[in-house]
Amino acid sequence: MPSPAFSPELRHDWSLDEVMALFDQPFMDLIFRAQLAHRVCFDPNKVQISTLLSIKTGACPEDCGYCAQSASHGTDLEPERLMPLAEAIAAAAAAKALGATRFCMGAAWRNPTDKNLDRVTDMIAAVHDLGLETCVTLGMLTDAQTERLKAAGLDYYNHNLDTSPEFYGQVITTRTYQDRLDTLARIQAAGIKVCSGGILGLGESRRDRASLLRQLANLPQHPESVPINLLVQVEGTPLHGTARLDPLEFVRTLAVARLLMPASQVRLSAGRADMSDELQALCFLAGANSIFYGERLLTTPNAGADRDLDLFQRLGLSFEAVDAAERTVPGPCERCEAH
Ligand code: SAM
Ligand code: DTB
Ligand code: SF4
Repeated sequence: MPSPAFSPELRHDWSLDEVMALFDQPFMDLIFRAQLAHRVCFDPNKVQISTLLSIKTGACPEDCGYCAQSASHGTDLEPERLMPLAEAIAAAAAAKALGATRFCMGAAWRNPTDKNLDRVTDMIAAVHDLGLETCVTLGMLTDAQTERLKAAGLDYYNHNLDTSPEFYGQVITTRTYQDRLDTLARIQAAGIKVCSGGILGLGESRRDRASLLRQLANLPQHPESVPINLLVQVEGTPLHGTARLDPLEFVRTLAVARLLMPASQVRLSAGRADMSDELQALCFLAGANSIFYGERLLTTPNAGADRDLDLFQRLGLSFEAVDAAERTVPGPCERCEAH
């Protein structure tokens, strides 16, 4: 049990030096502190399960240097049009049957058109009716589009800051950091829960990782969900061949995310397929309490469901079930009074 005197802070005024000081602690001290924070806000033996579906694949006009779906890169991905509603519903029902509690639909757009949104709002309503939490990631939005998503019953919108403002220009040139912050502000203002995080292993420095987490923690509200992706290297993308990040540095980053945003779900996201069971266990110990579950992410393989079930059983972890009645409550942590 945590020390009764330990109470994690929900601050929004972190300096970069303060965040760097968290990173620079001895590994054991950092993980211990992250566990304490985790246990104040969450049951440490439960993990939230989301399943991803790419509803519109490839031919994206953005040039994100890590992404298989950008039209700017020479990847051999076959582009696909927006998926029919029935296909999305079937995938969501299958995810639910496997135990997922949230279904996240991703589209490779710079931004959706209003016509695109007619189809996506139908998908959101249908997935909601299956009793799953809904999440979409569609790129930038207008105010009116954000309102339409809210009205369709959308629970979460995923839009990542990806990296630090300082390193960002080396990864993406077609969308500014400020564009991303503006989109997040729109989503928060509409009362949709925010899923926002980043991607590590792009060749960024520890200071960049600290700066990314500082940006997320200093938002007016902490994102309810914080996905931390490890680069899945895709042949043909500019970042293919980047030096691999030290796995312990990945774990450190999760632990600092847990300390800065103690009441948020921190998702161990892309990259699990290439991680050992022991590394994933360390990630959960550092405070990760959410994963993408299922055979595929968007366009790349995920750690399979069988492997996950075996790992969860060995670690005594169970899936976090979300009561449908709680779905519209905007993100307060039940165990700590803050947030
Ligand atoms: N197109 C939408 C957008 O970027 O706003 C949403 C989909 S995009 C694929 C969502 C996130 O997935 C990215 O922001 C990035 O953090 C992550 N991602 C994409 N490709 C990845 C890769 N190869 N490895 C790890 N994470 C990746
Ligand atoms: C997020 O942060 N990671 C997910 C989800 N949000 C949309 C996407 C991971 C994509 C990994 C590479 C791929 O499968 O294309
Ligand atoms: Fe397009 Fe999203 Fe990939 Fe960037 S990350 S290229 S916006 S699909």
